[in-house]
Amino acid sequence: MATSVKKTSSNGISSPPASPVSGNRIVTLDEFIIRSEKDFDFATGELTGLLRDIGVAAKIINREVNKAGLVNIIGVADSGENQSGDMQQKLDVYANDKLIECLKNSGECCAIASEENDDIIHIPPIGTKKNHYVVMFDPLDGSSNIDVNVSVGTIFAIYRRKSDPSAPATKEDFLQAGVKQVAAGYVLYGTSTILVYTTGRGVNGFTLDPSIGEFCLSHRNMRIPENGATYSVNQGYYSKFDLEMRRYIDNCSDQNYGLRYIGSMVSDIHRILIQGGIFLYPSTRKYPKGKLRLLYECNPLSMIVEQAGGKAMNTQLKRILDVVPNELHQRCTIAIGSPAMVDELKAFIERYSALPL
Ligand code: P6P
Repeated sequence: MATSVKKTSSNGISSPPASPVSGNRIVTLDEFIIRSEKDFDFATGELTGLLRDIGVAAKIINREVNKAGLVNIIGVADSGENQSGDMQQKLDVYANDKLIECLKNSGECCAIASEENDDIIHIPPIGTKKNHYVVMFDPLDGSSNIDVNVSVGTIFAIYRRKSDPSAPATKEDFLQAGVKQVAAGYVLYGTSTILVYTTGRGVNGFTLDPSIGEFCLSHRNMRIPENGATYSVNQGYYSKFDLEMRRYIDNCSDQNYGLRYIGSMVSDIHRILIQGGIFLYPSTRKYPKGKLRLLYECNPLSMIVEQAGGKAMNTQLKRILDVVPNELHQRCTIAIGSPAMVDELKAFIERYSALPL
């Protein structure tokens, strides 16, 4: 098989390889991951194992999300609030537990950070094996939508640890800029269940076929449209936005863009990845630094969007993937989507921002 040459452009994004498979036959996630393994810099099978274990957890979570209305698993968990202050939905807790369980069994991951846990979760090595990866995730993003049957998602990011592999993981293994992610992805539990991921060589989507219980390649080498005709923001906060954001939103309205906002970031980003558009979560009075989490929401979704040809920045015009975090649950502002729309917003911010950028 021809080996694809890794070509990296100036911003560190390598061009996608020729797909490892061709034709219209069913290609499962497992097969695709294994066939793509030669493209990983550290092709030791560890990352392959991690991605496959996340796929298993996604199937288990999907089973419960799909029947949430039928069993006593929706509604608020007995455990009350998580560290973010969000009321923990029972499915959040279930999804969190399943992801941790699958990653513990994988024997490839040395530690985990989750939106649902205050601190990192150490995973003891199996035998003398040294594990080289850490995984961060939001187990069920948008979970407040569960009770009203609106789509929700799992978001994950995988990094290579920096610390001594013979010692426990440290916070520094997690506090790495998003540009250091070796893989990122999401699972969208919607009208169908789709897993979308990247290892820095393009973006591919796999739709779950319940009849065979496999994620099957359905969206090969996803590319975001250069431009779009929809913007995605919680318009209810309009009066609390800074002037430059209000001017840009006014411009979207003047250009007759449609407003699409599901309140579930994975759903909004997935739509934008396919149809084009821009998603905004600027600073508000309640969240002056933005609401969304850098490590396990914005970084993984930004890697995916950039790998698909899009852009992602904060409202201080800094590339999201270049932000160096200083705490696990750090929040950030974000503008992400079609490159032409992100560039248009950048021009508005430069023109109307009252603050030095
Ligand atoms: P708001 C869900 O709680 C979430 O973290 C994202 O999935 C979503 O985009 C955002 O918050 C919605 O926040 O303030 O508009 O309800």
